[in-house]
Amino acid sequence: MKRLPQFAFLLLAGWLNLPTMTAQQSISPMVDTMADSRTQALYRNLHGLQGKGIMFGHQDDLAYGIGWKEAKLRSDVADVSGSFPAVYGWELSKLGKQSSNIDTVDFGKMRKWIQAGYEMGGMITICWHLDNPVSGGDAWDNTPAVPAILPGGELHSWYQGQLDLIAEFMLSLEGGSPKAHIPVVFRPFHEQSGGWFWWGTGHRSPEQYQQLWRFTVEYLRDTKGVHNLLYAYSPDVVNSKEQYLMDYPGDAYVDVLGLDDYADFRPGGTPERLTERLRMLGEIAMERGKLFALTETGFELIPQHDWWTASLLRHIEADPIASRISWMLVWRNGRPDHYYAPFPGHPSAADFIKFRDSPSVLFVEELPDLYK
Ligand code: BMA
Repeated sequence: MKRLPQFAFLLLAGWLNLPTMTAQQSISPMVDTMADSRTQALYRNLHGLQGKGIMFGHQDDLAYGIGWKEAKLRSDVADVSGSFPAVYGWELSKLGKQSSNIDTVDFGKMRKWIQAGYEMGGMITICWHLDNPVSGGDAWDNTPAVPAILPGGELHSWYQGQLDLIAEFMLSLEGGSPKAHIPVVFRPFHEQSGGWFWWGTGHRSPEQYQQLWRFTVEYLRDTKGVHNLLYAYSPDVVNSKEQYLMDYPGDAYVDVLGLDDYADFRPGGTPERLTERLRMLGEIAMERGKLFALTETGFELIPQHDWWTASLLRHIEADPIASRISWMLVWRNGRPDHYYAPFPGHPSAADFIKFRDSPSVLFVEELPDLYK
C-alpha cells in the first residue's frame, strides 16, 4: 500500500479516534537511568512490541500445577498447549522469615525457575505480599502500618531490612551467557485501590502510599544499587483516570502502568468493562510514553469452555488501544478449587490452544530476543 503522508495519517487517526503511533511517539525515560544493559533492552523491546503482540503470563507456572509439584521443567500451560508462557510471575512474601513463601514456593527453587523462564526467553515479574509490619499478621491484615515504615516512622529501619532482603534476592537472580542479572518487573504494593491489603486505600493517605513507593524505589536503586528492575504500579479495578492516578507516585517512579482485573470476569461481572478499563489505562500510559499491562486477571476454575478466546481475548481485542497491552498474566494453579490456567483434561483446554494460536497472543517461543 502506498504510504500516506504523515499529516494525512494523523488526520485520519484523529478522525477514527485511533492512537497516533508515529515516529514522534515518545518513550518515557526509565525509572532507573542506570539500569543494566539487559534491563534497558527489555524496556526498549517491550515498547517495540506494543501493538504487535501480547505476552501470556502465569503465576508460579513452573513451581506446581494441578496434581503435581516441583517437577524438573513442568507447567500446566505447557502440558495443555505444548508452549510455555512468555511471562513468569512470582511472589516474595515471608522472604527472610522462612524458606518458602505463603504459597509454599521455596525461594532457592524459585531462583532456579526464574532462571529457567529467563533462559527460555521469557520475562519475569515479581509481586510482594509483605506481612503487616505492625501486627505481624499477613498482608491481608489491614492494621494501619504504612506511616510506621516511612522515614521517621518507628519501624522504618525494620522496613529497610526488608528491602535489604528484596535487594539481595533480586541481585541473586542471574542467568544467560555470559551470566548477568536477570531483569525483573517488580510490582510491589499492588491492588492498593482496594482495601484488602494493609497498604490499600483507607489504611493510609495517597501521599503516604506515594512516599512509601518513592522510598522503596530510591532505596533499592540508589542505596542498594539494584539495577535490574522495572517498576509496575497496578491498582485493582477503578472507574476513572483520577481514581487510577490517586496513589500514583509520579512518572519518574513507574515504568509500567498495570491493572489487576478479576472483577469483570466474576459471575455477575461485565467483561465489556475490561475493554473500557484497558482503553483508559492505555490512554494514561500512552500520554506518558509508558508501558501498560493486564498485570493480573483470570476467571477462577475457568467455568466457561471458550473463555480464553470468547471472553478474555475478545474483550482485549475489542479496542485498538486496549490491544496494546504488553502482557496479561493469569493467577496460580494453586489447588483443584483454586486455579486460573487450564491443565490436561480441563474443559477449556481446546479453546486455550486456539488462544495460543492467535497471532496477537505470544507464548515464549514466539518472542523476539527481549534482552538484546
Ligand atoms: C491469592 C490466592 C492465595 C495466595 C495469594 C498470594 O490470590 O491465590 O491463595 O496465597 O494470592 O499469592
